Amino acid sequence: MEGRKRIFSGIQPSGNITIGNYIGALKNWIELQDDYDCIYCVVDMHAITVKQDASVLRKRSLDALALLLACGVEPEKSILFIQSHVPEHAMLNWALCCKTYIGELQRMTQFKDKSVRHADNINAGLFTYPVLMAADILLYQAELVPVGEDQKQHVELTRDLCLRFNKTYGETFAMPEPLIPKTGARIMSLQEPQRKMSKSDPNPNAYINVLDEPQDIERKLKRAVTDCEGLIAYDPQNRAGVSNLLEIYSAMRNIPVERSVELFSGLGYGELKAETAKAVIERFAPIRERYRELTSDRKRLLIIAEDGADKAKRIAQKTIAKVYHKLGFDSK
Ligand code: AQP
Repeated sequence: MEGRKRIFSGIQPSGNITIGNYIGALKNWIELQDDYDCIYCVVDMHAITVKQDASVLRKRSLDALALLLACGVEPEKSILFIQSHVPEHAMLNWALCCKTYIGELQRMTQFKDKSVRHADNINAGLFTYPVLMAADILLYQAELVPVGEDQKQHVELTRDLCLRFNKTYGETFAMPEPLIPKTGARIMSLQEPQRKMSKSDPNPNAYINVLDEPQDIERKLKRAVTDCEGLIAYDPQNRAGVSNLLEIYSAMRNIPVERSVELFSGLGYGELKAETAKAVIERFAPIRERYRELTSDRKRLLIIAEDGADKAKRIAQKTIAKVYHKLGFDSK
């Protein structure tokens, strides 16, 4: 719609979606749909920075699309598509790679973390991942990028590239800004609350998946690491485990963390864990149900993906035409 700000965000189809992805990003994606022009993407091209099996990735990409729909992304309101279906992402990626300094990429903390986790496969794609992410955002002239705290550094690099390109070639891209939620911007591991919750954690007790069965959600929260103080307080630095549970509870109930602290004042960790489990189960049960329905009709999912890619291409092609002209790639 005319005059509305444009939003872009993406999620990797790397297996399941955790409660961290849900609270840090997805929940906001859904809430923003009425007030912004939203473009949401399953970023399968980012996924191949780590080893993938083609048939598994193909299935996971469509499953991720179904999960986004089940969470509440509405294709009538927002553009929803799979990244590799729009080749313009790769086209802009290359142009931006040639404008990015090696030193800038060497500073990216996600690259450093992932290089440790995937030491046998430190490929160039893992290193240039943030440039592809910048291309994803700038391609659509997005002004806002709803992400978790861990992606802030990548959006900052996108802003630097946007400024650099616009300065050299004249106004080409809209300047994007990260949109980071007040509560749950960094959901922590349930087992090591000093570390970010991550869907590729080898210990499945460290994370909750949106599609987990209620008894698994209950069990994982019951086992969540807290501390021996026995007092419910919000202090992420010194009381990471309890603070994490309070953030999860608050996000699930849509209330500020301070309100949750009041609600649990005088109660024990057992009550906090049980109530958090109840809130998470209530929130995810209908999503699981819708997901099952949606994945039973893969033809329909493919039509939604194709339709989304067509809409995305219309915007992306305009940006690429502009960029290619400025770079001297056209003959006009
Ligand atoms: N723990 C988290 N808390 C809040 N937000 C988070 N996000 C990720 N983890 C948390 C946000 O989720 C969105 C999608 O993330 P992604 O799938 O593109 O990749 P990621 O950030 O690499 O997520 P993971 O779970 O950590 O995946 P793996 O284990 O594969 O590396 C992003 O907006 C992100 O900020």
